[in-house]
Amino acid sequence: MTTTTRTYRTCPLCEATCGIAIDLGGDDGRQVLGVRGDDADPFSRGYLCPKAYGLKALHEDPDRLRAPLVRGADGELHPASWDDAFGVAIERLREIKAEHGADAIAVYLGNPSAHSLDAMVYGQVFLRALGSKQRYSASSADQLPKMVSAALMFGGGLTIPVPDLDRTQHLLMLGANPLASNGSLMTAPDVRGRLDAIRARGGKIIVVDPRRTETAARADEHVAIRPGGDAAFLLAIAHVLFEDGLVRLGACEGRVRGLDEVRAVAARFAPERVAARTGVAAATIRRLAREHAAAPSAACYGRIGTTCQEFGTLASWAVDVVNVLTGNLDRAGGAMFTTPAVMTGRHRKRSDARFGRYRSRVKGLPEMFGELPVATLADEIGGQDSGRVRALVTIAGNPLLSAPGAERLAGAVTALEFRVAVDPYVNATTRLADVILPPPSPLERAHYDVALYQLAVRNVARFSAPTFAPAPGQPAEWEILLTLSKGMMGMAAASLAMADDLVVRELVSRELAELAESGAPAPVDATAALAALGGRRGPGRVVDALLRLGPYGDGFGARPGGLTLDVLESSHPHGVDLGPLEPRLPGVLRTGDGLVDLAPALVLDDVPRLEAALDVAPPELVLIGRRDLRSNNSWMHNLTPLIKGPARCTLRVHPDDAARLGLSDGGGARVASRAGEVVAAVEISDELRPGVVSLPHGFGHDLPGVRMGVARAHAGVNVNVVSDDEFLDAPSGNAAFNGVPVTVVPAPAPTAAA
Ligand SMILES: Nc1nc2c(c(=O)[nH]1)N[C@H]1C(S)=C(S)[C@@H](COP(=O)(O)OP(=O)(O)OC[C@H]3O[C@@H](n4cnc5c(=O)[nH]c(N)nc54)[C@H](O)[C@@H]3O)O[C@H]1N2
Ligand SMILES: Nc1nc2c(c(=O)[nH]1)N[C@H]1C(S)=C(S)[C@@H](COP(=O)(O)OP(=O)(O)OC[C@H]3O[C@@H](n4cnc5c(=O)[nH]c(N)nc54)[C@H](O)[C@@H]3O)O[C@H]1N2
Ligand code: SF4
Ligand SMILES: [Mo]
Repeated sequence: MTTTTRTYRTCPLCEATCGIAIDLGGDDGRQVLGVRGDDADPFSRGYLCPKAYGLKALHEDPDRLRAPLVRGADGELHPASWDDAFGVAIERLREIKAEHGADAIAVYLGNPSAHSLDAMVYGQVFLRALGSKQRYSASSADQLPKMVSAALMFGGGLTIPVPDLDRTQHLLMLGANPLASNGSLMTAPDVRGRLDAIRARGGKIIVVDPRRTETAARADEHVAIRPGGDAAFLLAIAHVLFEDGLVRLGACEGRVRGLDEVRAVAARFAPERVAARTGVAAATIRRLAREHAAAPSAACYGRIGTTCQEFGTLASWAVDVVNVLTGNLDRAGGAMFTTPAVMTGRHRKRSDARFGRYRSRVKGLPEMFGELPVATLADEIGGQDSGRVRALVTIAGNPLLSAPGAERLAGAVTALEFRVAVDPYVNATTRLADVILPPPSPLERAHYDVALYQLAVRNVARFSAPTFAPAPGQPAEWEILLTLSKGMMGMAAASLAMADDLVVRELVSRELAELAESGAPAPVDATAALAALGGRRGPGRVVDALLRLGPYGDGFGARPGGLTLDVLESSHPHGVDLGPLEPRLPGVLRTGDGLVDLAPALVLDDVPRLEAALDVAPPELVLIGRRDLRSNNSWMHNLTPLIKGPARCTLRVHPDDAARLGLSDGGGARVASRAGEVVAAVEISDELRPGVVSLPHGFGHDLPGVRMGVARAHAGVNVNVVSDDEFLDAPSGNAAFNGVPVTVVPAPAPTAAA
């Protein structure tokens, strides 16, 4: 007879951080029998979504790599030993660096690195060891505009206000579909329950989205905005707030600069002037502005539809301008800053908003937070001059499906001299790699949401120990990254333990130095801290250090009874609730003068571009994206429980557009932009605003060499062949996946289903 044991951990698959209970059994006790919600998790309270079941499928997926692959003389990828794989990767990367300099090697960090404690901490170590300016990440295909606007207004990189969902009486949500995405830049497990609760307590939800999404259908009101209209729409709301004398700064009273500039900008965006471009009637904008101001508490929140678009930085800024002008920034029920238990740079005083310290070689795009926009990666690889990129390291990324101008990028990556991937799959991107180093399964590693708790609607902390030990010989992901790092530094012979001690010492020293700079007495020195941290290695020790130096920590003895990782693990196996969001002004600000900067130059300089757009007729047909509850960008399509069901990679078209364009439901359509074209299956749906078509991203798995059997059978097409790598949010360089001008004509239905 086999016994069942139940273990608990956090689901690492999206931003919601749900607690899950996993039943293990089988002869060796290593089989996953079931996955359910952890009722004792104080934050998710038993909730989980269908993707959590994907964890079992992911753990067991035969296509998930269990050994490194190295490209052989025959041009094919073959299994290799870890020593050989590391050897090849480090030798070639060092040769290229020695011959052409560090900037000849580009690194791209993908989205799961924000969910992997190992990659989060040791990815940065690798970047420093490499020393290349050619750094890219999924951020510039995602939230970068929000990071830019928030850093300029508040000073910190992830100092982004989150909607206080559990207390708000009024939620104005733009370009987000949390019923499919489970929430983003807003960590909130069971977001549907939390949204329903707003309405149940008499509050109101307004969803601004060109598509009547699952979330919009459940809200009080849906405003079908024209793609790219959000900045103008929000500035028109600000216009009405000023015009009607409704501006109340609340907690921001006396703590802002630039109010006059905002007033002057808003004056140019009368609702009547923006109505055509936004597709929202002036009377509606005026009413929404007044309702927002009148609500006892209100939060304005924007996501992908506001960042991955032509005016992403302006829209992201305008979201928080509305929060400030209505007195809702930093108040319960408004938009609030979190107080996370673990955070680097918590005591830092200087602003993170330093941009444009260098520029991309070909298009001259400014660096943002030490990264270049992924939309220009193909440019940087191309050409024959000596400054070009010759090698690419991808860590938890699939840019060939996730970045714009995908066909050009595929050509560029193919032409590189050398490619390394740290990734569990042979997918669209990694099929081109020369070396693939697979991390262990998510169940074989520790987990702590360093990034996502910084954006959580309650302050919480939960640590997960590995459910299983990795298979013999399988290094942890942090060990993979640290091995590469010391190899690049010419320290291949040094032990991992020694290298890790250096990493932790450096991190702790920096935190202690910033603490001292802030005027607070440092509780210990780095040597004493290292000794107190004990025998842990890897990211667990890093979490312990930051936890102890954090707001709830034991301060290495300075605050007895405070949190340590031991306490978190032993006393709070289901996580600990650290309370609702607390007011953080002015301490949270790092803008230099202690004020919120309402009118950063980088943002306001883009206003003329927005005004110019008001005066031209919008394109006849534009493309936007779409997410499905059971998807996760490009990489979970190989899991049968998640991909089964009706084809998902369809071009949704409004019936009026379908009639005009001669498209039929189930037929095909050729979707073309300046960048490229694909043929997709048509699904007619009146959810869409006429003039807007929608196709999800993350598909197109039928490329030569992809070793994902299930995903191949549901290949779909890669929308990012059509997404234009020159259609960007100007200030940040972020990809504008939404609002891409396209033409659509009937075509034979595609054979590759999805
Ligand atoms: N199931 C699932 N969950 C996920 C993911 C996934 O792929 N699948 N991905 C994860 C990731 S990486 C992220 S970043 C988050 C994203 O989280 P969300 O932003 O909540 O997810 P989306 O579904 O992309 O929602 C964007 C919405 O913007 C709308 N939109 C498009 N253009 C515009 C516009 O110009 N203005 C306005 N107002 N709206 C517009 C779209 O119709 C869409 O409904 O989701 C995360 N969660
Ligand atoms: N058209 C369009 N394009 C988009 C978007 C859109 O809305 N529309 N959304 C954008 C957004 S928000 C994002 S975040 C990006 C995502 O862009 P990417 O991060 O480039 O793409 P993912 O599909 O998330 O691919 C993740 C990769 O990480 C691997 N992986 C999974 N888990 C792990 C792990 O634990 N360790 C390691 N080392 N690897 C792992 C997977 O196998 C896969 O190769 O896509 C962007 N692209
Ligand atoms: S909502 Fe996200 S964190 Fe929660 S179970 Fe689903 S995928 Fe996992
Ligand atoms: Mo994302």
